[in-house]
Amino acid sequence: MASAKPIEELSLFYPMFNEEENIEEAVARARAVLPDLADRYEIILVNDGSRDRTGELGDRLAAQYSEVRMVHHPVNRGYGAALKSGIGAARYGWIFYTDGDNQFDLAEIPLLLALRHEHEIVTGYRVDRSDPAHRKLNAWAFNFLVRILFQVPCRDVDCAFKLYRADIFKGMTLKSEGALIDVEIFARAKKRGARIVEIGVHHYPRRFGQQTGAKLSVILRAFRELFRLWGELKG
Ligand SMILES: Nc1nc2c(ncn2[C@@H]2O[C@H](COP(=O)(O)OP(=O)(O)O)[C@@H](O)[C@H]2O)c(=O)[nH]1
Ligand SMILES: [Mg+2]
Repeated sequence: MASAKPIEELSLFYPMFNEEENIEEAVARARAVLPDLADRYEIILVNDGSRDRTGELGDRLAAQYSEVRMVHHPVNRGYGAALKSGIGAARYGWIFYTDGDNQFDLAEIPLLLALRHEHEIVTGYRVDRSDPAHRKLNAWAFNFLVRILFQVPCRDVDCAFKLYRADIFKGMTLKSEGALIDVEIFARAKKRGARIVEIGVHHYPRRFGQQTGAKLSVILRAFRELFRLWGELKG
């Protein structure tokens, strides 16, 4: 008999850097929604060399719940490295990830699942992004540049609410260790013919912990990685 759940199997992962105040809530939210969404699921926590208690709390959650798995980077490597570790650790045919700071609503995952039959990548865009105006403007310009350089459909490529068909990553070498990773995945997948669709999702303020996504060092690294990727993929 066909399953009544939206999807048979789903790997969910969270990249986490210094998220000791968010990790327990993040796991609780995933454990609350996944049983209704998938027959088989796993929750992977990627601790990217956190200097707080993220790793320790994650190990405890993994010991407590069999569906929770922990991946540790001994030292902080960056957002892209954390995404690559999450993708590499995922065991199921579809992979969903969101940030470990609880700025999204996992109840919106079914919006993505509904579009997966015709698309290999289903990506959220933030309908009302909880960030300062200058960041929204920078993001608008950045997405414009990415659309021109790589011909990918994206108005919010860095929106951390995405669903991937796992086999798009087979034989794909991802080089970005920093924040460019989302662009790199889109660009490489598009080149291989993957279909990408965007859907609006909600975004909420960060309640605990530090935001690091707007740091100058993070942005400069993303631009270095952007031009390297463009040099490789153009033509
Ligand atoms: N792996 C990794 N994750 C990071 C790093 N910095 C932030 N994160 C994670 O990336 C996500 C987004 O970070 P955040 O600072 O909230 O960026 P923003 O939402 O773009 O403002 C969160 O889940 C963080 O835990 C980092 O250096 N490495
Ligand atoms: Mg955030």
